[in-house]
Amino acid sequence: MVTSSTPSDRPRRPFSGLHRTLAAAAVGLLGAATALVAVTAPADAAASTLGAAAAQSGRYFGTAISANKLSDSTYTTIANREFNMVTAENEMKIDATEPQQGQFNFTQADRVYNWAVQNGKQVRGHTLAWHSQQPGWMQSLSGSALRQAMINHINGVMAHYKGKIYQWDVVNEAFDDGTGGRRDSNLQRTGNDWIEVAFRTARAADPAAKLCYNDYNIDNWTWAKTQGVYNMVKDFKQRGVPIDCVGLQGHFNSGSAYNPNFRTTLQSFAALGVDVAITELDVEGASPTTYANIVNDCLAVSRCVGITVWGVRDSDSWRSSQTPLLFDGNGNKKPAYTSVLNALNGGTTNPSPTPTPTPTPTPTPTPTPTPTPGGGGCSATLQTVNSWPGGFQTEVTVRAGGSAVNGWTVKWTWPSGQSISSLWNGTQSVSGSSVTVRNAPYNGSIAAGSSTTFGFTGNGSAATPTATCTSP
Ligand code: 9MR
Repeated sequence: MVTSSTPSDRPRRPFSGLHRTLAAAAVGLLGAATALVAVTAPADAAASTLGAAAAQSGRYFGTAISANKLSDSTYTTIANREFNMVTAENEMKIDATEPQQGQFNFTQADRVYNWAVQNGKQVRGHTLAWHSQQPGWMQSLSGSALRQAMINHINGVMAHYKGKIYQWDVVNEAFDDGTGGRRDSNLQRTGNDWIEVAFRTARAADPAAKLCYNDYNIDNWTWAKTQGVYNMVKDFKQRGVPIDCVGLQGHFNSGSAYNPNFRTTLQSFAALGVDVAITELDVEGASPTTYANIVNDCLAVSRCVGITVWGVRDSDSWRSSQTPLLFDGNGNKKPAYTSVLNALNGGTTNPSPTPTPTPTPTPTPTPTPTPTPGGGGCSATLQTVNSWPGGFQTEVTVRAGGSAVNGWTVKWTWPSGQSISSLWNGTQSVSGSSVTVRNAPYNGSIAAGSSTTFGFTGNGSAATPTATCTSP
């Protein structure tokens, strides 16, 4: 994994342990033959907890935490010792955080959040827009009122945790199990664009958080649902909808069994340019072999940033009768625990010795592409997609004319003192009321007649001045 990566294609890791640094240095400076020795040398002793073992490769190992179990010392002792990422099992959901419309309550969510950070852990946020666990008031909304309520909810919750959450599950479980199309729900009936509106709203609300789409039964690459989500993420990346990660819940059981093509699924999503994470792992019966396979699948994919199991002990599981977790009801380590720890420590990642390594070639710097003349020019249109007292959100569509565009510059002048607070999918420069936005490194090329978008949140009253677009 290390030898095949250049620094620029590695995702930001929440945990970059000493082991990883040493391993990378060993491979980079001395060659992989030395690294093989280092793996078995006493100096690189195996880590003794899941979190520490995962951190050796820059990954995390997390668990779901319930606020009402934080007074159980067996529970907190295990959770604190073994895990370095926390997801609130229910406390950050819509019904918990906005029980009455417009009245946010973070009491339980903050109990989980505070326990996590006070014990040195990071937090995944779960979840902002979902058909399930909606409070009664939201269940009875529809149309534009529901769309606006969703936006307000995302803004309200993300503002409370601004800058504090590693990844947010922005949208949860929006696809249909059978057809691979969208699941019918009150949110879906507000219009097919509800998911991208949720992501754009989330990006503006907390630009520091990684934004994930999270779902179950998207583990098996051959399933229609997996393909449906894959196609949505591909489309989002192509159109510049801000998405950073896909959460694969990983609830494996007899009806949704682990399949070795899981690794293909992780690799395929990652190849779209998103991180992947296993977000709610449990395995009916807790087969040690299946658990090890899953861990090894994640370790094999550079952009698989970490694994979260959905609970600490079997007795904490939403499916406790399936005994699917790593600790039994008494808090004892199960065989699956040892198997996961060994896999994280490298025990089964690479069972046969690697043949004589070839030296890592010095990467050739990629030259900055010289823009080719566009010819047909481009146009840009501002559209207000959301507004509130004192602020607004705008989407700008940049369209190529009769010829392809390679690099674009959009300019406009604010009519009455507006300003940009946060902009995505472009780079801005501002001079007084004049705004200039140039393409981001990844969205400068637009095929003839096609378009891309960038967006921003603004201060002041919503305005849609006429914009000019030029291409070099
Ligand atoms: O584990 C959660 C359980 O305590 C709740 O009763 C249930 C209610 O919907 O949600 C469970 O967590 C779910 C998660 O939020 C989304 N993916 C499926 C999980 C298991 O149902």
